[in-house]
Amino acid sequence: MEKKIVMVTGATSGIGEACAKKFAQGGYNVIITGRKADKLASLKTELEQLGAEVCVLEFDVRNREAAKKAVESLTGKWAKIDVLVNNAGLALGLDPEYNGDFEDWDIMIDTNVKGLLTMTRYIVPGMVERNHGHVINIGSVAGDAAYANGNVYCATKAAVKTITDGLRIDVADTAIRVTNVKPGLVQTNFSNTRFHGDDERAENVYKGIKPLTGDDIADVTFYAASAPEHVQIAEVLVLATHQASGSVIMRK
Ligand code: NDP
Ligand code: 8X3
Repeated sequence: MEKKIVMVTGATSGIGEACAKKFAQGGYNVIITGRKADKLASLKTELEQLGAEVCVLEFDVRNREAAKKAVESLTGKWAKIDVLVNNAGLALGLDPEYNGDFEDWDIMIDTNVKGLLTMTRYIVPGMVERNHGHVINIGSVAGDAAYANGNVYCATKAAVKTITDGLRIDVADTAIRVTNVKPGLVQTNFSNTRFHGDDERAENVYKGIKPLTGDDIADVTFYAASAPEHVQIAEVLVLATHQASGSVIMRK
């Protein structure tokens, strides 16, 4: 039987990289996308060692033309994507809304909201045509309610929730499934990016609590994709045991 195809955006780090590995281990061929050519090349080798065939697409999800070209370059089996994991995303800054940085805001909105929409717009029509597919968006607990200084990042993840719900409605007459995986604190490069490379500040985010790992989120994502075809995991909130919400975190 032909292996299924998963596309993971932002596969060069953290949750995306863990998802690529999990799906490769789980018998999928994998399309990895991202901006870092070196990392994509080394990940390709690792995934091949896990038994997957791998297709690499290097582009920035904010660049609509590049995304379109990348998707259009897929031929044969690679064009028939079974699962799209819309993972590429980031937070930049943790400041009061009235002091926020315009450029940080633009990058978050362009990546987390518009980039995710771009990929959806280019991949889902093929799924509709084939009456088959699964879109898994990586949202966040941050989308459930704003937390202090989270403002615009939280808003982008609230948008991911609404966009995911909207897509689920729009494909409800097809066999396509749509899932929002909403992680809490996951130790990846996320905080380092948020604090513009301030390692110490990033480390502090995970002090006194055992955070989730990218692998934990990859497990849940893979579970959603592996559920029987008639089962649609619409939304999953995955928190560290000592985290109760975006702003309630019990540290020791
Ligand atoms: P990482 O920083 O480790 O990974 C983010 C990935 O997204 C990287 O591969 C990064 O690529 C990629 N990316 C960012 N911007 C773009 C872009 N414009 N085009 C293409 N790729 C891009 O963080 P996480 O793995 O933690 O984050 C993955 C997703 O999970 C994000 O959507 C994030 O919001 C979400 N999330 C994270 C949580 C956490 O606590 N870590 C919790 C809840 C949700 P590059 O290396 O080139 O920057
Ligand atoms: C990432 C998790 O709580 O830092 O979305 O916003 S959080």
